[in-house]
Amino acid sequence: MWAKRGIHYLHKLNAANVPASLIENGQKRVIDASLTLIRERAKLKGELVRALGGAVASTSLLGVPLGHNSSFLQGPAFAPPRIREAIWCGSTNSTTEEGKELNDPRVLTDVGDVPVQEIRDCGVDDDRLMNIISDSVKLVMEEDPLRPLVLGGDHSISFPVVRAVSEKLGGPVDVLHLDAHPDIYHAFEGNKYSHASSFARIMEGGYARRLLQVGIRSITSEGREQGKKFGVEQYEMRTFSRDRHLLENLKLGEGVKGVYISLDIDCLDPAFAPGVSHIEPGGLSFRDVLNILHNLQADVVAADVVEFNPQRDTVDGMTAMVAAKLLTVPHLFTSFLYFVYQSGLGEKEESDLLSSRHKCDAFPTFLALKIQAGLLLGT
Ligand SMILES: [Mn+2]
Repeated sequence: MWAKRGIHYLHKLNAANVPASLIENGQKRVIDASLTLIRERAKLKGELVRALGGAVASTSLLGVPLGHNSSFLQGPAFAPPRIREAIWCGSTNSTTEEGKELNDPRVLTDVGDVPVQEIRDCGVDDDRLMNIISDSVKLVMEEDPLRPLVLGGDHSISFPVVRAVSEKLGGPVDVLHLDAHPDIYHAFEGNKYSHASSFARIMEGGYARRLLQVGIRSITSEGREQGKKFGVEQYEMRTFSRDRHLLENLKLGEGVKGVYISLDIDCLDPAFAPGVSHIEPGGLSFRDVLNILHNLQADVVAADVVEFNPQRDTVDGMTAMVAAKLLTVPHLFTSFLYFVYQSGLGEKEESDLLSSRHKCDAFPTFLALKIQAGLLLGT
């Protein structure tokens, strides 16, 4: 039903007697302006990081406030500003558990939101909207060393994001997907872009070599069949205590272009994160998720955090803080700064290392060996 919303907007414009040629031209101009917005912001943030000495990899937030492909509630469209607010909330400090400083722009920047509402207001359908999301992700990746950390939004956005990452890097990635649901229906309620179908699109497109799904506890027979068909490694909560050791010692991405992490907030037990559209008891604890992410050995090239629904959150925004901490406590991306912090080098050595980054081609490889990459943020 919600999938038809793009068409609904178009009907409204038709009913208002806006001529078709005007709509078409207007759509093109709004899309161009939207991409310009992302391109220029990414350029600005890329320049900033490079001007400060650079990093091998640096996290850049990109909001995709899209909620209409949800099968139940549309609140995730309102999540990105709530998550940003929680990241910078004065009730906590900006140093991560592992000692990274989020105030350092080489660790974390933000390129703002894809203007989803404006694009849909002029009647753009989901085929084109998904392309615009992919193009936006590529524009961020264009600006070395920025790596996109996408704030959803419902889970439908993972398809255009993973597609963009794979196309930009020139091959498939390994995907670590934490979720209560496998989101792998061929289509849900007739919507091929449903938030319950994103991983069917990703696997069909050949954008992922391995897909590991962790936290699963709401799965139908179609979910299992589709999983088998695409060779998905599904780890269900009912066997989590048995799988824990394996999941807390993952090494992914060897022989492919890198690792993508897709984090649905409902992978967590609702006791930890009540602000989601689909409450599924029996999930992971916050610390379970951190243990998986902290111990992951991988070159994380991009990630998303999706399905936080502020309209279901507690009045004090507990789930927003959980989402923010998931983004920032673990470091998503292996980066130069990670090495610097871990090695305990002084300021001078740090700056020497930063300025020599272009001189040492082998460094990223060295770094990859040296680092147990963590997750999310910066570095
Ligand atoms: Mn889910």
